[in-house]
Amino acid sequence: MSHPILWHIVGAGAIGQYFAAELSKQVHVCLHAKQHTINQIELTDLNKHIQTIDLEQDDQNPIQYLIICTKAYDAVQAFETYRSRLTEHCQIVCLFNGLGPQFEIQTQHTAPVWLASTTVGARKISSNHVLHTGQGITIFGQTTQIPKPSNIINTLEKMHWCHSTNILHVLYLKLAINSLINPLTVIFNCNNGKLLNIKKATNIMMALALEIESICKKVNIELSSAFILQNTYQVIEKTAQNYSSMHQDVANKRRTEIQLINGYWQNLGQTHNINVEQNTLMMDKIMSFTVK
Ligand code: KPL
Repeated sequence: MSHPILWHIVGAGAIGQYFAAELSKQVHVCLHAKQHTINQIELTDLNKHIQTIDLEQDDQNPIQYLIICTKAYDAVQAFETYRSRLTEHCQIVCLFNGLGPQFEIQTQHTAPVWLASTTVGARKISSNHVLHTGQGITIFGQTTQIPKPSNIINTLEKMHWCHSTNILHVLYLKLAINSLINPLTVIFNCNNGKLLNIKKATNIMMALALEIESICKKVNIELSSAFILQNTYQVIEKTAQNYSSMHQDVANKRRTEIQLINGYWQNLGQTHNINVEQNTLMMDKIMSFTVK
């Protein structure tokens, strides 16, 4: 008897819940919160329709498909928690903000790991209810050239994820966008859209983009400040009503991902003797009023 395909998602935050709902249109999904699995979620879509989605419970069988949607600083720990259940060829998708933990999981897993990035806007309004707040794009890919199993590509593409052959560039651009938007929404206590009306915020965005460009030049990442700003403004417009994940973290007194966002550029810049005062300023400001 063949078993139905079961995907596991670890991390039941806004993005984890949103994609659990999307993915369950095609396959069975088991959604893991920190201490338990969630058996039902509700999704309020962009038209304000509420859908109720039933999820699977599976705490023991081998895992063939795993999406890690935790906070960036919890991702390696999440991987380690499920490691003993992962099949040798388990397809892991890393879908979280920030950069760094993806590479650690890549080196530890026995099969190539998928890297992904999303600009979908979602807000968790209770432990099992998520609000879809903004259309976005989700891009996925691998850093290896080996042939990829087409079933996973098909499943992700049916959820409107786009396959990229240069996922690292996508991740660096997303990191730059998050570095410009997220801390500033906290500093100016506003949603993404309001940033464009605050002169001081747009000036800081420009300075950050220039600083990131000079770091990228040094390490051969092709990202100009103009490209970063253009893409950041596009994301801001598309997610104007959305409160950034960092704003939500601070509002809910949670630890932020600042160390894996602006902190990534700070480390990279310092390693190459580049001035990183703008990213350092963002780090200091956010760390001063959040849990470390
Ligand atoms: O990724 C995001 C986040 O909030 O972390 C953006 C794209 C900025 C949407 O709010």
